[in-house]
Amino acid sequence: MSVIITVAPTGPIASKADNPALPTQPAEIADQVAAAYEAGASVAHIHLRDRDDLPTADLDIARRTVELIGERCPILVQLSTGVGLTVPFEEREKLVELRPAMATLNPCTMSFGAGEFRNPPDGVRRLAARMRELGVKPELEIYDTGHLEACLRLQAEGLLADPLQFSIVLGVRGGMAATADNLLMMVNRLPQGAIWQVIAIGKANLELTAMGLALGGNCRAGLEDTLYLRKGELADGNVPLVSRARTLALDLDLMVADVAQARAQLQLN
Ligand code: KMH
Ligand code: ZN
Repeated sequence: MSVIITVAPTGPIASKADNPALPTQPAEIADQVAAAYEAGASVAHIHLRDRDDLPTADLDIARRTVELIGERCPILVQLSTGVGLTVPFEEREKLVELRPAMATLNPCTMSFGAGEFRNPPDGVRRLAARMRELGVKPELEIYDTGHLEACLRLQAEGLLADPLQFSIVLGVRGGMAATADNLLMMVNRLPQGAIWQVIAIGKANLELTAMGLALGGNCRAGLEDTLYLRKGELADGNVPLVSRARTLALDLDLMVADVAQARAQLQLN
């Protein structure tokens, strides 16, 4: 298996004031995703922003962004249905109607920093079922052990197809802390055959990304997860973060997947 590198260029929280290189508008996002593709990413995890750079689930903005990405490179698009804390679940879930190759599925409501991240059980079940119908591969974002159990219940209900694909999210206030112990504990709890990556938010991003690779996981890199290349140095866009992830993988004597390999490994349609 080769390492699938996902670029997460924008996220729902940071602004250009935090890092001027943060891409927020469709063409900016598409340009940085294309550059990240050239640097080794085979999946792009996409959050959308409106004209005021606020998180949005607007389908026209989503369509436009996906179209611009597709004009530039063949990267697999993974739309975030997490979107942002201020966007109603009922708007977020509509994004899968665009039939992206992949989309995130957040199984549980939780505190998320100073806000609430609402994922009602009936809505999550409805979204999982709709993704199954549409052939959109869910990327399961788990922030705690209970989230993993919720995903396994969805699988038992026949709402999730194998192989399950997890992101172990560490470092969100409201979820597990970004520690090596928590990462190892979660990896050891994953079901046989699961595909996974670690998403470590903030200053532990580099070490836990490296640990995830060493443990056989895929990896994610981008400004959604850390605005800094190193302590005190803002990353000049997403490419330096993706390039470093690729170098980490190669230095661990791992192969980096291209889009065709990623599609096959994830068993996408
Ligand atoms: N939108 C954030 C609240 C996702 O992409 O699905 C969490 C998030 C997860 O970014
Ligand atoms: Zn996200």
